Amino acid sequence: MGKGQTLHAHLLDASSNGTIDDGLLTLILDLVRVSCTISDEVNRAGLADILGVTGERNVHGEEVKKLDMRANDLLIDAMRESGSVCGMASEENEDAIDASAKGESSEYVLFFDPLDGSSNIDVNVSIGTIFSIYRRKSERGTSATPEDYLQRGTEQVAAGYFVYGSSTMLVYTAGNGVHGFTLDPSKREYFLSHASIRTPSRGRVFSCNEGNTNTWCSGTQKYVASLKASDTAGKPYSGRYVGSFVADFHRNLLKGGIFLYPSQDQGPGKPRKGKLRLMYEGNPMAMVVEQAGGRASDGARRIMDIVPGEIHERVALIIGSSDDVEEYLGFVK
Ligand code: AHM
Ligand code: MG
Repeated sequence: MGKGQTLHAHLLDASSNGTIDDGLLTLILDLVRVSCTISDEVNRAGLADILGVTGERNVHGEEVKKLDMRANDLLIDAMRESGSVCGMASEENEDAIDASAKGESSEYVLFFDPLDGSSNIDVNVSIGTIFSIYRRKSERGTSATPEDYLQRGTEQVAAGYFVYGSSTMLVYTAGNGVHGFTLDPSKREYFLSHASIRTPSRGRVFSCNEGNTNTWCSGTQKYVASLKASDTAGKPYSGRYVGSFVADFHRNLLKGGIFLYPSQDQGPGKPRKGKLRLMYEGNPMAMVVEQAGGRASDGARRIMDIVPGEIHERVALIIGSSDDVEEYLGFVK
């Protein structure tokens, strides 16, 4: 697998050596096609009259930008048309989304965050599309059932993300390492640019919203304070946080580091809560980071071991270089 290989050639190799089957190949190619359109539209967002706020709120009560909805529609329509999934769930839709009749014979269930980091759309900061793919548990021939959706992250057959940054990239894993491809927009073709990505076992960067410090547990507060102390070798760490999970994660994956969105105090008598979503953000990035040699935890559990109770479940997420995550866990034990 050499640098410069096209994504198509890479996927055909993966299909002929049995890493991915035909159904998964078709599904990944569908995602790739949609990503080219989303990438075009993201790049034209400042020009086209598709930028701005619709005024609607998504199921999490957040403001929905037009481009998120556009990306969401593009993904849903493409999957329904190709029939490559038997069901899907989007961060933007309250309920799981039925596939077309054509998709009922598919083995795959797809989760996606159509445009992660949407608060950054209108300020020209990198955003991305995250996806996670499971094999159905139910018999083929019907739409996906709840047991098909509520699987642990360890059951993912593939996961990854597209990041719309200075270049558009796809980073994915099908359990065979992590591979990064960069889009040549003039050819609408991705080329292998980052073969078999391994994340450094320790970084020198931490990424979190420090505005939330007072809502964190004391272990997390002490951990982040320790990263800033200059009395230990290798410290202080640099803080890097743009508020697009895909972008913060991608930088740390390549350079090493730790991303934290810890659980937050919700007020007296209320359980602490994370912000990010297990199925759309936690699990797919946990699969990618583990395949690259890193680690992902909610502070107590391996992210991919969590049994989901519902498709929009939120989770605390500590993810990145393995030694850094290990050190964090020592503070919150
Ligand atoms: P979203 O844009 O899909 O809703 O994702 C949530 C975003 C993540 O990309 C990012 O890591 C986080 O929310 C930033 O949150 P905050 O602004 O609270 O720091
Ligand atoms: Mg998101």
